[in-house]
Amino acid sequence: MSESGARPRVFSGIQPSGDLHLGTYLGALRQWVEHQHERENVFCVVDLHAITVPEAIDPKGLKAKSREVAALYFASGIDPDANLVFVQSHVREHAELTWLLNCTTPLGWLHRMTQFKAKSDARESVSTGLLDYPVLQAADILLYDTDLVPVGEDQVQHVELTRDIAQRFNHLFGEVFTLPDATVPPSGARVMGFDDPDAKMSKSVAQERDRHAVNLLDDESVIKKTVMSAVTDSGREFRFEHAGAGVRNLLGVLRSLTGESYEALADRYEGRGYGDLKKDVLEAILETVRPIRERYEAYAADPAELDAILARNADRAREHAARTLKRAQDALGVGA
Ligand code: AQP
Repeated sequence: MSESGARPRVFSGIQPSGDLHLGTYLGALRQWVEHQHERENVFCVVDLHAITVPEAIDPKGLKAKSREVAALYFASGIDPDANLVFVQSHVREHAELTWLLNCTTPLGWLHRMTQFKAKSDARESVSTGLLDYPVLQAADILLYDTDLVPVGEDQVQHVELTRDIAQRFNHLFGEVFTLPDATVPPSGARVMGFDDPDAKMSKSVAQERDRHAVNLLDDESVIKKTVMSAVTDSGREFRFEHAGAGVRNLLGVLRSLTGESYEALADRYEGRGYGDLKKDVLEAILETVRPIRERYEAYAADPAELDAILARNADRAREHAARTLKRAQDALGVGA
């Protein structure tokens, strides 16, 4: 439990590796907002994770993208005074603890990570940072004495590794770290690509394919094109019983946005053309993203204020992070 003992401390992060989309909103941001007062939250923009693939680094754009992601946290409803919201690289303890953990983590543990295998198989050469990605993630989590880490299925292995890293360190050098648990949202929380409903909607794919994702800051005309061209089934009419992945994805999005049950939606659209379903999905999406975009524009119009909020939050984060780092340094016999 967090130091106050009452509320669990939760660490969450999003990489500024592209435009935030409807999947990021429904799978992460909206849930963060819903639970923000029940927990002690650390909401980080994990830019050091976004540079583990050197080909994808955009030196001119990355700082701006990190600020955009932070502004979208606030525009989605995250309260900057009730939570810790900051950019990872602004708190250097993240990188420093990573080094200490690197020195106590067996290399074989990292080679076993399925996400590393998947990402490295597709590339001719990979950075050391890509292999080390889960150790940086462990440092993020452990610095704040985190109790819970909400993640998708694909990240559970990394949280388990974080526990192993912490346990090994505690065993070898004394009790320094709190052991975190992963929490996985229900499977319905996953939004699939509108152009390819068998794969999850993703920032990096959206950079390559126009009709893949609805980005939170897309123009309404672009959102319309993406939703109205979404993949459905080959027949002309909606048949719930035979609904394929594309139709199920549209229903899942509508259900998430309106709170209606699958049964109610199935009854409404049975026997109707897919165009009717798409129009309603479009309307629900626009109603959701409009106020987010308006609030985002207010932050974007005052970059000095946004920077001040982030600097204040980074100072607060650093206080906690520095205490944990000191414990780890003392345990190892390094540091002043
Ligand atoms: N399609 C999705 N459906 C539901 N939840 C999603 N999340 C991402 N995509 C979906 C959730 O949003 C957070 C973002 O985490 P991340 O930035 O570390 O990246 P990710 O999961 O790897 O997201 P992308 O969009 O696929 O990014 P790239 O292409 O850069 O790897 C997480 O909580 C995630 O579950």
